[in-house]
Amino acid sequence: MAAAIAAASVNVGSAFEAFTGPPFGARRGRDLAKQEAFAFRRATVQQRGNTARMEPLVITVAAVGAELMPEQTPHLPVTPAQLGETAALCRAAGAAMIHVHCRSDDGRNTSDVERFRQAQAAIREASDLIVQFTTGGAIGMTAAERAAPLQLRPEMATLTCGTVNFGDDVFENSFPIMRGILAEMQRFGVRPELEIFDAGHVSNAKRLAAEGVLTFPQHVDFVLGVPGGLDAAVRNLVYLVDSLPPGCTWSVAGIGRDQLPLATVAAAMGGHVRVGLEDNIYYSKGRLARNDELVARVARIAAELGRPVATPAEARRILGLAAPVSAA
Ligand code: KMH
Ligand code: ZN
Repeated sequence: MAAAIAAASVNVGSAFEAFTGPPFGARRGRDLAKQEAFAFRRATVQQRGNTARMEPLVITVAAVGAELMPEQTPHLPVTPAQLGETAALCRAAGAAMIHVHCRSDDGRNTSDVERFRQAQAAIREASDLIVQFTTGGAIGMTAAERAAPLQLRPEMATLTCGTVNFGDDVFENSFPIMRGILAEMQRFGVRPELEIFDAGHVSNAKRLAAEGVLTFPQHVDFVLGVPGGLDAAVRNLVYLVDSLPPGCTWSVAGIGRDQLPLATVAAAMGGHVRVGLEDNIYYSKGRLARNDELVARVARIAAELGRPVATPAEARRILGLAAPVSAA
């Protein structure tokens, strides 16, 4: 039952199912029936959006990305030192996790393992944030290039759960690519965050679980509003949350101007939030944002909703992560 209550607290979609299983029968003890009733009321409260009873909000900052170029904003962290500075500022603003892509000094995307090693070291030196590497990389990279930084054993890494149009390009994530990246994650003990750009991606993740190469529950990030992916509509988010296996935690990353409204909705629903320049470079119309400003704004909104932000240690508990392992 404790597990079921925990599941209900993080997955509003499955909470109702979790507490409408076996009927309250005569054979069941009165105490057990009382516990069930309490748990049912608690789950119902979660679905009503009682933020005071939700877990603290885990804010991930996607600070870099692969597509954004330094010409577009002066706030893009390019060097490992700049990533360290960003990590410290975002931690102070309320972030618990940083999603990492790396750049060469000229600003171009790179999968160079040494660069990732330096970035991870700089972030760890400057903060206690959960370090989450990309395995999506950039359009056109091979799966081997995308997976190479996993050898550094970050605490987490993304796994995009299917192919999706990406503007005029195609972000390829065939089943062989997904299986290959998952195998590397298992080899190096890295926890996946399942990236869902489209509704079918949840089905794909379930198929990987049916094959036995992935287990549930997992932490899931819905990336909504990519041109070519699922629209950043609240009804789509609710549908996706309802589609998750029980016990999953989830966050949402709205693209562009959809970042703020979806973050606000997720905070009220009991989910978690990803913000940052990878997904949105503006604070408001025409005004470029810094990563830490985007984090701070969500933290303020959550506070107004009565939901505190998670420290990295709290986030590790919520996501079921062990303490970080030293870099290889
Ligand atoms: N740059 C995108 C093509 C991830 O980090 O896992 C893919 C991406 C996803 O950013
Ligand atoms: Zn990314």
